[in-house]
Amino acid sequence: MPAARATYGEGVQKVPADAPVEDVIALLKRDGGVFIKGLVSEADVDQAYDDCRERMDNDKVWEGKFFPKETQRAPGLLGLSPTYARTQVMNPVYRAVCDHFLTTRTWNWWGDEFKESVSKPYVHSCTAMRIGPGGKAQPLHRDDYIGHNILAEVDSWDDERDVNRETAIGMFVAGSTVTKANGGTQFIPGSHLWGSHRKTPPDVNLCEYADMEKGDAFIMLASCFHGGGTNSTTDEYRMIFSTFVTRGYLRQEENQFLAVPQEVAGKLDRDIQEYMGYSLSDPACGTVEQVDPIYVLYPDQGAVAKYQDF
Ligand SMILES: O=C(O)CCC(=O)C(=O)O
Ligand SMILES: [Fe+2]
Repeated sequence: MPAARATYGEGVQKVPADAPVEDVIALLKRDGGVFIKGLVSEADVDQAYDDCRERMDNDKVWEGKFFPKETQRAPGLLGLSPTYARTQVMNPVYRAVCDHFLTTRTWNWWGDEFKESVSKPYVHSCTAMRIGPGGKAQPLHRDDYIGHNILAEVDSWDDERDVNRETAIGMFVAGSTVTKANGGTQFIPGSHLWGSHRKTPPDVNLCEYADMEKGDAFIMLASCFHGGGTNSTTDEYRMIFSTFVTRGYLRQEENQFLAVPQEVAGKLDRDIQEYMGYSLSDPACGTVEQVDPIYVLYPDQGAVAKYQDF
């Protein structure tokens, strides 16, 4: 292990925002989750909260068991908060982590050429979640069940074997103080290494709890068992921004093309547009009129777009 990483003790770590991204990646491979202190400024978190507050205040009650009735959500955040988009979804540390785990490379014969295709990750879902007093814990789950991920039981991470193991990476940014008492995310360290076909359900006694100040982040492999915790307070609201990114050829959890009105998407910065799905997944996923879908947002440029091999 490189020297910098040797300084980390056992257990889930809290690293500063300027920690080397290689350390964040290594800790995720070891533990399945890592906290990053002060990744987003309080001012940017407050702005993002202001941007989605009305949607959240008016959320409908969830009827099933996945969320308690006390939890209110604001989905479609890319359409609500440019500040959230820039400071969280496009956060350089989170992007580097997602690029590392979720870039897919394959080699294929194409006539007499042996060609490499590189599919880059893109946005999966963007939701704010506020657990009100009395809200009960979610069932422990893996968010990669959305992508039908089937996992073998392994002892530890192996870069070569596990290059395609993960289908998604999540980041929860605290929009309020987050504690075990007010519903901090509960998660089982190391459970990203578990197989899909274990005979027993995940044991809540193995959980650790997110404990964060506003602006801290918890980055988690989607294969890690977790869930929102119980809010046992009488007067605290636990607020987080939840962002997931997935592989470029998998279906998005939240359909960004329909969740964010096109005229709103058209006003976002181009790198955000591309990351939300207005881009090709190499070699050929996501085309419109057989060219890159970005031209839907830039019709003038589309008129001169050329058909090209993939
Ligand atoms: O609220 C949380 O802490 C986690 C939420 C979650 O895991 C989910 O909605 O899938
Ligand atoms: Fe989840």
